[in-house]
Amino acid sequence: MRGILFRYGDLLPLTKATPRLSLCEGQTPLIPLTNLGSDLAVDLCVKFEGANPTGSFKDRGMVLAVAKAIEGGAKAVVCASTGNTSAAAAAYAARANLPCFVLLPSGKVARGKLAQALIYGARVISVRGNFDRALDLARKASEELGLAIVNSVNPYRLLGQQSAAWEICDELGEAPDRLVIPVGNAGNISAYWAGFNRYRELGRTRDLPQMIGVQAAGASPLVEGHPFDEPETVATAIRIGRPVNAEKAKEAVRESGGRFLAVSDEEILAAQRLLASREGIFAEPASCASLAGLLRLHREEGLPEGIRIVAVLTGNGLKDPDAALNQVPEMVEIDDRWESLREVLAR
Ligand code: AN7
Repeated sequence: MRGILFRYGDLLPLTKATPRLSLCEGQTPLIPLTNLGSDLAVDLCVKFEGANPTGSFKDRGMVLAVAKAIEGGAKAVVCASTGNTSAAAAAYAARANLPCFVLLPSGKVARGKLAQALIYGARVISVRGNFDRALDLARKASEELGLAIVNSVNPYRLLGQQSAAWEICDELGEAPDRLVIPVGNAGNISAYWAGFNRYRELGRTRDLPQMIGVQAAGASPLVEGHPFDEPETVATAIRIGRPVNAEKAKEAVRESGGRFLAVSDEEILAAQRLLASREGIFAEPASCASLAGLLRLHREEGLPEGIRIVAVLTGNGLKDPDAALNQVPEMVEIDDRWESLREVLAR
């Protein structure tokens, strides 16, 4: 069987009683950006997490969180989500035959993610409030009703997510010079940093990367240094004003000599178009914050020639078809005659 609990079981806190849950998550492609890399004169790859079974990196941590919930005797799981966590929770709960409750900020979840939570059979509750408020409610439900919370306040989530850093090192033979990653609730950047450090302790990488965390300007508490009460961005996945894992993320950036930066919605969408049109890779807007951040660094400060950079593309572009369709030209429609087609092709 493939999957995180099988491939990296020796590095995870599994016991005999932990069910070996799997949707064959992980082992996602590390794709060289041959065109953009040569433009920037760096050795650039993307970790394409959209290839996971529910289309985002969340599967890596969710498989362990749900397995541990079952081991602990949980009767149901609950989470708040900007969309991807709920898709992953719903899928693994379905697989494990557990009821799943998800709290979503009303009107702010991309359609693909909503469709996923519903078709996997979760009870979906739309909250008139932002993600941060929905998370407060999910925590309350967990405390009051004993539901297992599978947001990244659950330590198993971040443990499972370390596997992405391990895969990168396994494939490259060492850690990259820089890791560029979108930041919302700040769990993933913390998990990568822990993962690289774990691998160094095990002697599986000599060096550690500089960690570059990229936020959307309208939801950039880690850049501005204060919470955002009304976060807003086209990258709805990272529309988060009070990141739960802020302290760990700051530590990762400080210890690695990296930094946080913010990019505008325009930069995010431009990076999404560039990635699709020049490399044939379709990632959701939040994911493209990483590339947008890298382009900003290149423009403003320059990047040392030839360094090895991995940018994390956290979620699949198909998750959010509206974000893509809103920024591309209308298609051409013709009647069904050859003459009509010939005329269009000649333009
Ligand atoms: C595509 O699904 O928080 O900094 O509820 O879906 O670890 O939060 C999603 C986050 C980046 C940010 N890219 O990761 C949720 C949720 C995508 C995401 C992030 C998310 P964290």
